Amino acid sequence: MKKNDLEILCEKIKSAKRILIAGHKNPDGDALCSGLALAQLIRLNFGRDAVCVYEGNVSNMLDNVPMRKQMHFHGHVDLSDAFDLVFVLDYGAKKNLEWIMPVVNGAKFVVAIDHHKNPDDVGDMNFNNDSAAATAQIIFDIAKKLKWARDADVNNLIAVAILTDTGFFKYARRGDVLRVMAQLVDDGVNIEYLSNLLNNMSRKTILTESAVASRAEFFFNGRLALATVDSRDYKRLDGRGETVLSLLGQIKGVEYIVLLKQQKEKQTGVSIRSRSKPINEIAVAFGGGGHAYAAGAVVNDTLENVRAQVLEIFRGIK
Ligand SMILES: [Mn+2]
Repeated sequence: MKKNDLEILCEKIKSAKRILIAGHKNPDGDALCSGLALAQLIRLNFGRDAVCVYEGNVSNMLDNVPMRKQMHFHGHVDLSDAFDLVFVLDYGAKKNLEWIMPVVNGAKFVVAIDHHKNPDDVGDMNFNNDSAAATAQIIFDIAKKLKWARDADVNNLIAVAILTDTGFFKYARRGDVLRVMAQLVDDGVNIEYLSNLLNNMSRKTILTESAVASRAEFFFNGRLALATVDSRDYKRLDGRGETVLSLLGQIKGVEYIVLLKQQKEKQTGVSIRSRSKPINEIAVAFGGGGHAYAAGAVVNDTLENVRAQVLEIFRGIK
């Protein structure tokens, strides 16, 4: 983070009349809460309102985070006039921003903030740091360096983003994200309160996901757990079906968890989790990607065919 970049960032915010904030499609806790936290920081420190927009679906889990109602579905907002300043957050790759690229391309200045290994610099200025545990951690660092005021909403939003992206610190690989959380707790954040705030899934979703888990099949001496969701139950899942993956991953001896989702007749979603060996290459082979131990893809084939292919691949690496 260059000092000069931070000065330019402040100048751009000060001089902008119209500011937009957007994240990746189907925003998760980090994409959604980073955007809302940044908007509140701009409001507190510059007296400017930013427009926050998303595409796709937001999990019910996030319904009660602070300022949730200020994140609008992009189709409900008039985006036809050009923006002076556009922030794109937590996007990973250009394809995750396709939905907002016309607005990004029409903006006077674009700032990207991301913590993914990112092949595409889409911003005029890019705060990209793949050693940060969440995009919200980079936003916290910017706020700290610039001595911006933070209020309870900003602190809670940054905390939710970090907690969800690190799986409550299970996936935190460096100490700095814990030091950020220590600061937030000192400033009044209550982790137990936020954890309860996120317990907000619909009954239908949790009961469907537990039923899907209860029908799972086990292969290779119980090392692979495979669950499938038909198109009727698919509509009842929340996002990727994290509850299914989490339940099956807690079983003794299970090393790999695969969830196959029949999205359409010839479109199958694949989520893969691993407790031992990296599995992202498998997702890449299916045309997807992700992290070493948590990856996924969408395959244009039937559930039956994808199931057969998955079993064949795992036969090779078991
Ligand atoms: Mn993230």
